[in-house]
Amino acid sequence: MSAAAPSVAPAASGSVAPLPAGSVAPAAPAGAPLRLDVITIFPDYLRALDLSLIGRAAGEGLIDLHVHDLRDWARDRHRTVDDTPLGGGAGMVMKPDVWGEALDEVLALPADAAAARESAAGRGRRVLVVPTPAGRVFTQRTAEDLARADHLVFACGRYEGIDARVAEHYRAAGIEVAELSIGDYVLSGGEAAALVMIEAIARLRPGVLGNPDSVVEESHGASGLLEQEVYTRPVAWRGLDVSRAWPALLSGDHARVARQRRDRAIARTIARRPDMIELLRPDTLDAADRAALARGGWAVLDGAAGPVELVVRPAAEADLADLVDLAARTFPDACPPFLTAEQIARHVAAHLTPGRFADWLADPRVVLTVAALGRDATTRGGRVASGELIGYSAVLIEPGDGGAPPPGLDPRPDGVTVPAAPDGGAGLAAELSKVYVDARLRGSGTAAALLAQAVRAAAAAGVTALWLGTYGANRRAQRAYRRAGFAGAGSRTYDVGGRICHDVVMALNPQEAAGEH
Ligand code: JEK
Repeated sequence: MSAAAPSVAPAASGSVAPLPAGSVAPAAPAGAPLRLDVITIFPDYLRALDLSLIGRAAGEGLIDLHVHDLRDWARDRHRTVDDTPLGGGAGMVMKPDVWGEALDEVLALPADAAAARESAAGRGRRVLVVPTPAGRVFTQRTAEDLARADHLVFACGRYEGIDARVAEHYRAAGIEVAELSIGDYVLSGGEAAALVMIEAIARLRPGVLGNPDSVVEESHGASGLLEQEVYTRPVAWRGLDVSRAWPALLSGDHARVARQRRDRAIARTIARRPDMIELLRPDTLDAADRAALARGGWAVLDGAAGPVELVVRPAAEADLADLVDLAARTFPDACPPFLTAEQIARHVAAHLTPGRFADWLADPRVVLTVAALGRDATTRGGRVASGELIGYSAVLIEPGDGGAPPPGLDPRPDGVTVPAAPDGGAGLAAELSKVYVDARLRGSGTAAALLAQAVRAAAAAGVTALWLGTYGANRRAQRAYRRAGFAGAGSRTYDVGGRICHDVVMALNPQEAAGEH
């Protein structure tokens, strides 16, 4: 790098020697090098660019880097580059005249704005980048955009920054000026920001990264999720065993590995960057993605712009009327098709009454959970207001002491066995009596979120056998239960409004399910 060179066409474009023969060759055909100029009062700060990736890229002619000392353009004996702020205030401001001389030369522009505009035309894309805490935030999208330019000039300020007329002047002269910030924190100057931006931009240029796959994989990451955790050998280290926590990773089954990685990426993004979850596009999310989002409390609504956060919480006294209404609305959707409207109505009137829900709310052996949206949303089925009940679940726990069961608890089917508690004590059985979701939210993951919460609540209540009966022909429901960890446990018959229905019975041990990620 040609530090302290006011001239802009020095031959020395890199102080790093080319790599010895046998090192990684550029994988993609490289075009013209990316020309980078950096103007700073601390040229040595940019020495870091000689190292690693950028240094090698310069050595290979992929990047043509020039670092200049701003003071070389100062006119006075003290090489002054700053002055006190107009209007008073703390600190110093960088002088526009010194910056003007420097940038004219580096950009090779006449001082007159009109003449400058003329000379700038037709020269490939050139961008004047000004790092500033007041800039637009530099993102991967910005890096991708700037990596397509031919020439980038970085103007690194210090003190309180550069006189605002500098950016204004070059913009008026037809130069593309990008005032950018690398994030919401305050640095002491633009150098560190320029280093960050240059590293992010340079690695996107063809041939700079040895392995172009890494860039390709990132463009998937650009679909909006954080990357999943990565592991290497040893498989077990300090008691942390990857094969136990992530059996798929060592299975050799690439589809399973990819699925588990994506599930992890979704879980991680939910935990760390919920702002990114909101920006996911529904058409990029498959059923397994939706299930992973739902487990983390995010619904993907049919017709909505992006996922919506769910509020899944214990039902309260104040929900009673809404719950009864929701129960009556949702029950018919899950009934076998041969039931008449009258049979269904009879069942609703007999079992889904305000009295029944009031009893459940008051009964500690009943875990009643409701779901609502965290914000208003539009779905294909209509508008759903935040807070409006959109689904509920009920877990009815068998009394361990043989006392009277909670109302509505069905007899436990023969196929359901009750394992002992983890501490060796007596197990506890419970029926997952209901999981119902408003028709407008069908397929959104709300049912999966309610299911996940029901399993967590059952685990907390000490349940070791959570079972359910579901209409045998409803494969979709069974698939959802299986995804939540339930397995087949026989069959039962069940009476709806006087008609006998055949149900599949499924069960899981919430104590085991709770231990999983
Ligand atoms: C370039 C000088 C230092 C420090 C004034 C700003 C609100 C007023 C200038 N992400 C980033 N953070 N900081 C920079 C950055 C900082 C710079 C310069 C970039 C040139 N400085 C400085 C304070 C202030 N305050 C915050 C209150 C101005 C940056 C980037 N990119």
